[in-house]
Amino acid sequence: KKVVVAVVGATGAVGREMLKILEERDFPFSQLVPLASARSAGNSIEYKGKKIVVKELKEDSFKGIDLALFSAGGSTSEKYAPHAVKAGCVVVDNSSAWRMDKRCPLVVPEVNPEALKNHQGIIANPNCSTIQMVVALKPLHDAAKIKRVIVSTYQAVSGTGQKAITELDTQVRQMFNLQAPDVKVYPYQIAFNCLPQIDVFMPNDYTKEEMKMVDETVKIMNDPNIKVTATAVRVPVFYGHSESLNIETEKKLTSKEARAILSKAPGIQVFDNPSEKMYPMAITAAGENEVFVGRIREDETIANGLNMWVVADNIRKGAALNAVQIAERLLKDNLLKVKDPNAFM
Ligand code: A2P
Ligand code: 11C
Repeated sequence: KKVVVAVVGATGAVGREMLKILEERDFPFSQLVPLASARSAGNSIEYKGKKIVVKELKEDSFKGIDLALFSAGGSTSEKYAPHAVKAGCVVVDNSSAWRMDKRCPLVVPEVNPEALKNHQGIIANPNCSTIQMVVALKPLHDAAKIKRVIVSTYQAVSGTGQKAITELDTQVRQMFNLQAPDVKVYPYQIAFNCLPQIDVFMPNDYTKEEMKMVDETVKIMNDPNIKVTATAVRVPVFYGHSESLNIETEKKLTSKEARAILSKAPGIQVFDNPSEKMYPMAITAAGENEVFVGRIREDETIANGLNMWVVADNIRKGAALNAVQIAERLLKDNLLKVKDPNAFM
């Protein structure tokens, strides 16, 4: 059966990529409804060369819609996703609003597709830096049981949205013209700088982004024994998050074994040959679907430890692609239905 699909936040950085990915994968819908705020209602987006007019998101926007991909920020999801479910529409939500809600599965199809079975209408798409990390961790966890992960991230500005892409671009131009950079989106200049703050600070002095990586990993991997500690850093890169992972496992894995395991794992491309200076970079991953892994080596300071470098396109696998893959899986497993329309009201 062909379904009616809405994209909420269709004019944003992730929403536009969702449309592109639906097109690339020829997602089987009978109608596509782009929704955004009143600011862009009446503008149009393009799908397979045809223009489709963007409508304003309202509580009653979801009548007759089977599936909605949301990427319009947490408060929009919090407010409107329950109305979508009420109208019988299944929501795949890219915001952080529903991720830790016990009623909502938090899904990366390569890692925990089984969690979709019991959904109640809202499925959460994890944070971009978590997604690429768990895709790389899962096969190693299955082989050797991960005890602890120390992760440091190098995150692109596109994670913040269109306004931050514009801010980096503008600041670079300003500085080349010997002007002072306009600082609006981030607390400090991002051009030619690294900011060890992503999102707000929490009472424990970690940032919210860092705690998302901790909490979401445990939920997705469904293992409270995996300890994660994170430092999240914004870098002046447009597309592609990079991560340095230090992993401690229960069972010993040599770097050769880890390379072999990761080479066979779904959604991963191993890019690792030091003698050829081969390793993944943000520019390797930008525009691609896979999670790239390189610099795989044993941590010589502990008995069972590995270091590796993990890169993915944060807008694609980190957001839009993962959401579309969840939607594909819902269709394939015949799970595109709402059991209780009032589940979130
Ligand atoms: P709009 O373009 O009308 O502002 P980004 O992450 O790139 O900043 O994009 C955010 C997306 O979420 C945009 O499509 C934006 O629409 C949409 N959006 C933001 N706030 C709302 C809202 N209150 N209602 C509907 N859509 C919203
Ligand atoms: C960033 N990870 O790179 C963030 C963006 O929880 O979905 C995504 C925030 C989220 O800024």
